[in-house]
Amino acid sequence: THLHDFLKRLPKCEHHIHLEGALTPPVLFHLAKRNSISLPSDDNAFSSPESLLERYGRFTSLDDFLHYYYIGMSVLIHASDFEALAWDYFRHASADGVHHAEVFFDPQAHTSRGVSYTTALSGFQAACHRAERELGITTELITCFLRHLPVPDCLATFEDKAVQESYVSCAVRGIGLDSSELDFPPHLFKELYAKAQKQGLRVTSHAGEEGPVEYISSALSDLQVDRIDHGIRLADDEELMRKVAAGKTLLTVCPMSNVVLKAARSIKDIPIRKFLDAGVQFSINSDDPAYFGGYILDNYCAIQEHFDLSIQEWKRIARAGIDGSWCSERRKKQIL
Ligand code: ES4
Ligand code: ZN
Repeated sequence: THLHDFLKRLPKCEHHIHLEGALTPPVLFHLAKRNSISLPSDDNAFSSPESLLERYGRFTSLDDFLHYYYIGMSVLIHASDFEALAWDYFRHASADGVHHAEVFFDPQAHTSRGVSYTTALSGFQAACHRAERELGITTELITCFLRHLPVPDCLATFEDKAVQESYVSCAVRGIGLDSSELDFPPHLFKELYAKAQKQGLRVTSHAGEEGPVEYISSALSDLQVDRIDHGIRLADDEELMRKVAAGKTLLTVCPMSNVVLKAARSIKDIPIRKFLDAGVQFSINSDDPAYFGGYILDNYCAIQEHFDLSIQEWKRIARAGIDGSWCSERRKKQIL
């Protein structure tokens, strides 16, 4: 698109990227071999990196994707695997013009298969430090809780000694809620979120991706979230949309993800114009770049292609992303 170079140079913040979702098929196969992890032999998709990538192009839903996502991350064993994964993401992000990245990871998806929280965290932290040093990107880590697991599991993970230590030391800045949405409404996690907030953690939640707009209002009122991840269903309720705009709650929209997972029929069905008209603050993000066919700049370009936004509008979007970030005020002024 004609604004490609402008969009690349525009100082961007990314707020919605699952580090495990940066695992590309070639790296997945490489680590499976090195760590002696067997991939499902009854699924032809795992016969080669090429056939796996082809299967990614035919996801039918969030759950269809999550099936592959959880198998994929089973190849991550050593801290160095987690570090390499995150570093690969930060290199792409830097090339795309990202100045600040707030990145998710899924502790329960690793501890449940015998890989310790400390292993995953130390690898991710090493990559974050390297990104700050070598790329000038500032970073924040966010632990996501898997909503398809029993609530007591999530609470126990939150209270785990190593997890608590990472909050107290500010190695991890906040919590999120991800995985299957439809059968797992936000209110189930009220206690977890109240505890997190009491400890001074930042809080966000996936809501209104596959789930209805009521999940967005519940995340806001029951969980008191600072941000909403996805939130595209917000356009279904004009009154709530006005409330979210007035409260300056940031939506972390992921256009390519929504199309690949069939949460939206096409990019043009994502309510970008409605959000801009209503003054809803949103950022544009890649979600799981290795699975959805693009990093952050591809997502910016996809929006530009379908909505033909003005330079002014793009500056407003970049500004909203900076305002809604969890970095210091001093860093916010640097980014702009
Ligand atoms: C996710 Cl796109 C999406 N939605 C919910 N949970 C997730 N975990 C990783 N990607
Ligand atoms: Zn997500």
